Amino acid sequence: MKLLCGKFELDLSSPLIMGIVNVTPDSFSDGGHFNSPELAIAHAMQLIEQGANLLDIGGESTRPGAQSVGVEEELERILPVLVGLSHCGVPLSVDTLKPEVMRAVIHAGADMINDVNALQSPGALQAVADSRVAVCLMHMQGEPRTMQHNPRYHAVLAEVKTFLAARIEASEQAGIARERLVIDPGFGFGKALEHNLALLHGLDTFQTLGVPLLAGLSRKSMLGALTGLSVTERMVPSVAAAVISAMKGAKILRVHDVKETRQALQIFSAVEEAR
Ligand code: 9MG
Repeated sequence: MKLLCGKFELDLSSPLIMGIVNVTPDSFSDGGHFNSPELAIAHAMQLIEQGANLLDIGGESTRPGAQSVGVEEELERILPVLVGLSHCGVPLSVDTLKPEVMRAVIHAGADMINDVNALQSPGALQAVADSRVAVCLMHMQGEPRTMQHNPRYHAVLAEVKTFLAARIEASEQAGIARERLVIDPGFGFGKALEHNLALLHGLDTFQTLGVPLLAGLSRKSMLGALTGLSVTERMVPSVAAAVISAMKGAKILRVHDVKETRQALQIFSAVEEAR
């Protein structure tokens, strides 16, 4: 399986690691340590050295309860980092749901748009259609500010799958080739623990949609709920969740702990090759 990703064509025959570069003052799990372009760029380069195959740069927090920021502010955070990393050698994804930000970062050289709103904002499909960027279509129930207030599903797996199938269809209708698409069930985005566990258990069923699967469980609250560990202590459960995702067919793993995930995937790949 291949993914067309801006200037790159990614081979997804074994899972790739997407390193997280948050450039937000209230960053979800990083405590905002990379809240200046220089620190974010240095952190990103370290993630590449540790084995990140691509990077995801975010200028607006999507953690539960987060307030949205304006276009200007989001771009002020992202653009210096994106430009500073333009020769880093790996594809650069930008995590945004705003069409204006999408257009600006594509112009500045982004290779992928990671949209937690699955291109549903007015103008989002058009913002990416006429470009070469890859797009991650993620499922979210509600919006970050309120999404964890009593999320409800009749059958979470079926509902998320139906939603993602519809977003693939809408993207193709808008002229975005299937080879540019990635899907993501959106762990923790409007989901209670039982929903997240059902999605992880059934993750392999998303493979039938015929589009590569991205999984993001790194340091998320479901891992805290299961282990009692605080956000900064969740490296081991995060690596475990990444390996489970890979075993269920995820092709891109969005993680904070690149070095440890890389080590775990070496074991995964060796076992896969022994088939
Ligand atoms: C931005 N962001 C935070 N968590 C995420 C996840 O699980 N998937 C994707 N695609 N983006 C995420």
